[in-house]
Amino acid sequence: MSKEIKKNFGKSASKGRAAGKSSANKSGSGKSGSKFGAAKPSKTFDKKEHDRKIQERKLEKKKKMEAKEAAGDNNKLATFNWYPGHMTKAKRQMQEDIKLIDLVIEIVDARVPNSSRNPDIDELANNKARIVILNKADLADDKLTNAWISYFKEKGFYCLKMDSRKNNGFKELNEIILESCSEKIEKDKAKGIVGRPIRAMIVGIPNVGKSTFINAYSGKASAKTGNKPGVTKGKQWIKIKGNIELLDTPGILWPKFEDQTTGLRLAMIGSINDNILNKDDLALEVIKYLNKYYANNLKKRYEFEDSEIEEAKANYEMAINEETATSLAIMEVIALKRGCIKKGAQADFEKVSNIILDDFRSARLGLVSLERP
Ligand SMILES: Nc1nc2c(ncn2[C@@H]2O[C@H](COP(=O)(O)OP(=O)(O)OP(=O)(O)O)[C@@H](O)[C@H]2O)c(=O)[nH]1
Ligand SMILES: [Mg+2]
Repeated sequence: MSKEIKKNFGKSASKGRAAGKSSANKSGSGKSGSKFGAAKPSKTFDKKEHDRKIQERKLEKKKKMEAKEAAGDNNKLATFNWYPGHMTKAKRQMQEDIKLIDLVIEIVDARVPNSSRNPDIDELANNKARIVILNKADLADDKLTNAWISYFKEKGFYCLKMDSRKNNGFKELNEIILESCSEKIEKDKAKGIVGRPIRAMIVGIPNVGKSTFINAYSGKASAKTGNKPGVTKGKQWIKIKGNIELLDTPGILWPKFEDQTTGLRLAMIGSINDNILNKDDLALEVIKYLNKYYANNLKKRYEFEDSEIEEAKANYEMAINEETATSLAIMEVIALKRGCIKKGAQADFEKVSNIILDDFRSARLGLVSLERP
């Protein structure tokens, strides 16, 4: 956690406000007043110049803190590592598997359709029919999910949204599969080949719901076609209605950390365990985002008023910017409302962070998407 946040985290409302008051008293006390008032003002003392210097020093301090923060974040990214060994192996396996199939079904998380994609798949799946499934659509903002569907369609993909834990959407998927492979079906026909199954492979980054999808789509009654020596050595195929076969092991791709936000968003939805940021920082990011795009969701869930936030904000004057100060104040107010209080009547930011992340990830803070096309 950044120093700036740490400094402010855990400061209780009452304590913080009291501290603010006492320091204000000091500078404006009778003692200091008499000092400047009674003594003859020094000829060289220039109040304007004095204030300007203080302001300059404050700015310098703020800049240093920001630079330190940025450096800290870069370090965090540098140490974030997706086990390159596994990655290379999985990619090689996928290159082999892709030769056996007609169609790649790519599963992404509807809340982060961009960050949960790996652009390498475009190269790997070159010349294959492509479908993108926006999974976990039950947790995402439907308006944005629909915008993403248009976006992917414009890019030439077939695309649909889904909640893999429910058995709906599969009829539409079957229709899309047939449509996406119509060229292959026509080619087969021309060659006199009838009834050759369409073979598909599921790919996606960890935790997007590949296994859930395969289980739901294949259903309990699905029959594995077993090994087919000579053709698909060691591969298991799952039969789906409509002459479709799925490779039973999905291809696991790794998220691409081209910038810091990718990791941050995946961490926010709980898709990566690695500590890209600690929970307090993650919860702070969630609050920042919600307060910007879904402020009413926050208010509705935690039942607070703007005035309460304004009041608590006095404790976070040292925050790096206004947005951070507001978000820290919101966290404090939620903490106090939820009884997340430490010794000395301090807000327990660690505890409240867990509540906020849990609420966010399970959609108790509403249907929220973190990315817009
Ligand atoms: N709300 C919701 N949860 C889902 C959906 N699909 C999967 N999940 C949940 O997401 C979590 C991950 O699902 P998995 O199917 O294990 O994901 P995976 O892609 O196979 O993950 P790895 O095997 O780790 O690569 C589980 O807790 C699922 O219950 C969905 O459409 N909606
Ligand atoms: Mg799985």
